[in-house]
Amino acid sequence: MNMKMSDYIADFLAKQGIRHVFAITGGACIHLIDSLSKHPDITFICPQHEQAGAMAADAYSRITGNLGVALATSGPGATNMMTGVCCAYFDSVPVLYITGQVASFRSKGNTGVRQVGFQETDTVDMYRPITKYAVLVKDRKKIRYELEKAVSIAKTGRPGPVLVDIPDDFQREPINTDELEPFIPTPEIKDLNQLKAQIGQCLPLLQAAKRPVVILGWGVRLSKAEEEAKKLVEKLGFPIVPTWGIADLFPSDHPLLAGTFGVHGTRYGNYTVQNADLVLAVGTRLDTHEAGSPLSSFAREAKRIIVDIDPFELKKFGTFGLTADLLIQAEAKDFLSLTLSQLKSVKSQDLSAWKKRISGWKEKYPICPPAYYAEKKLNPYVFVKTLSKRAPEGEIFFIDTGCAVAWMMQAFEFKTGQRAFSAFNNTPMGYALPASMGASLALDKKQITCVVGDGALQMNIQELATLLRHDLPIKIFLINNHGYSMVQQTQDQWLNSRYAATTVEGGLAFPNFVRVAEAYGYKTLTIDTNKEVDQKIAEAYNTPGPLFCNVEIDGAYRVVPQAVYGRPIEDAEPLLGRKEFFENMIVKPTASSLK
Ligand SMILES: Cc1ncc(C[n+]2csc(CCOP(=O)(O)OP(=O)(O)O)c2C)c(N)n1
Repeated sequence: MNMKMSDYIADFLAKQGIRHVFAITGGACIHLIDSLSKHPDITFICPQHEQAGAMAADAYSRITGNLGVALATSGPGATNMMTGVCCAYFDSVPVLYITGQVASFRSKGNTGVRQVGFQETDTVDMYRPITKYAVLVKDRKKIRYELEKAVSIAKTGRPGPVLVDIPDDFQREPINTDELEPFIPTPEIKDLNQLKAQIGQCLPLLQAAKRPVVILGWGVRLSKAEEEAKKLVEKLGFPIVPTWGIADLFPSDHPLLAGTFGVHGTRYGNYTVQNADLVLAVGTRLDTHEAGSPLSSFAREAKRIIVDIDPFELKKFGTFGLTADLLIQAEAKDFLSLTLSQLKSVKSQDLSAWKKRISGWKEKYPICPPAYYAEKKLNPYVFVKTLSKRAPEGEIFFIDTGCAVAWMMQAFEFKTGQRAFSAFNNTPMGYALPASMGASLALDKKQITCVVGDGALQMNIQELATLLRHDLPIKIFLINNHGYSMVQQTQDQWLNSRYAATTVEGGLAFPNFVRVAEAYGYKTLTIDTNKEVDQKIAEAYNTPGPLFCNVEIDGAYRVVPQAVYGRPIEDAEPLLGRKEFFENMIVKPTASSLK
């Protein structure tokens, strides 16, 4: 059958289950957008910046577990998209990015010049390090092959984004679909025997542990192994410390949940993981934000079993000074389900003393102590606790970087079915607003809560218009602390609180956000004090449709506790008196904690 190539591509996307494509037009992609506009099963959404489109497509994929798609023109369109593509790459999210390229007969090729075609840029070369696969289609007949190959690569193994760059002249011409070569993936043959043997080695370690902890990571979600993970920890009865990527898996009152850990973790989560005698880490690469510094201080007296799909992640531990007793290369689902089936005969130790110790830490070091509620100003931890109380069942949160994500991850109390997302590993300012848009569209205009700092909002504020254009019921909570508090905290620690480039006095500029939001057409609310926070959050959720809520937070509030570089995660600031700290430690403190 003869068909215009751009129509073929729109059809291909629809067959992948894609209902929305985030697209900004330009000379090198107008045919693609025109074809999308004619397709009955696809709506194209126009963000105001390609970066935002890339982030919306990333969130579309996170929410559906399927693919997201964003489209941009060559040159500036393609380069603008890159920060969003990095989010998908570092968080292993399968997204298909499509860029238009100058016509093949205007390509500079090997001439050595910078450009021939208008807005010509080496998109593929730039995207190679931030995608699993990036290709320029050089032969019309290869379009089917390249699209199918790209999608297959995006979704298999450790997922991630892919890029297909398509010259303008190809898009606009007819192709004979009968002549198109398909991509036939090599069937994956899993040899589970080695995994079974490794699980066999793992079981006696689980059985012998007196102070075990299970770390679950985003890889559990990526391999759709949530149920297996829950069953396994409940069967073992081991305390759990989730990474931020999966902090929403268990309701906060789950008896085995010890709390989030890491540089911005909770004291109790950090005491738990650091004092453990066995760590079973599944689907997490244990990045430095989680494990702290130096890496060798992490869970240092524990037997460590680390399970990851990516062999390079496992190899890196040796390079950076963390030894493991068992490194298991496996998909989380395979590991968890096989362990469950082999676990029948394992009897755990009596863990009551260990669990009592953890409950003691939780009671002694609440993240939001009563004194915070007595403050006149709005304390950010009181805000987060109240948000937990008022947010509806099944609510989905998109959280931006800065203090917003740390405060939410330390203090939010998840109910069953609520979900929280952030671009945890790329952490660009500006992710949450466009991502909320992508998620809401993927879920047929479901309500989403967006929690974003004032600095972060400025980076994609233009998307306020897109959200309203599509009438997406997104509740935006702007954590308005009039500066970059997270970086100020680092300046407190290392630069005597010299706030260069992090306060208005230090060079920043902020608008009156309420007036800006009103100019876009939003209903607005402002929360100023602890006293009114409960009623105002309730009002925000009771107001139908999109809403912009300005949450006034004094710029002096910090993330508490927080481990400073050079100290292990259990010894976070504000430092406890040494006597109290030593009493909390079962394993030997490191030399840096002696003073
Ligand atoms: C695009 C980008 N630029 C710079 C940074 C470095 N950075 C991390 S947090 C932060 C400040 C964020 O400010 P804001 O959103 O107001 O949140 P706050 O920390 O004040 O709560 C900066 C500049 C970043 N993460 N992303």
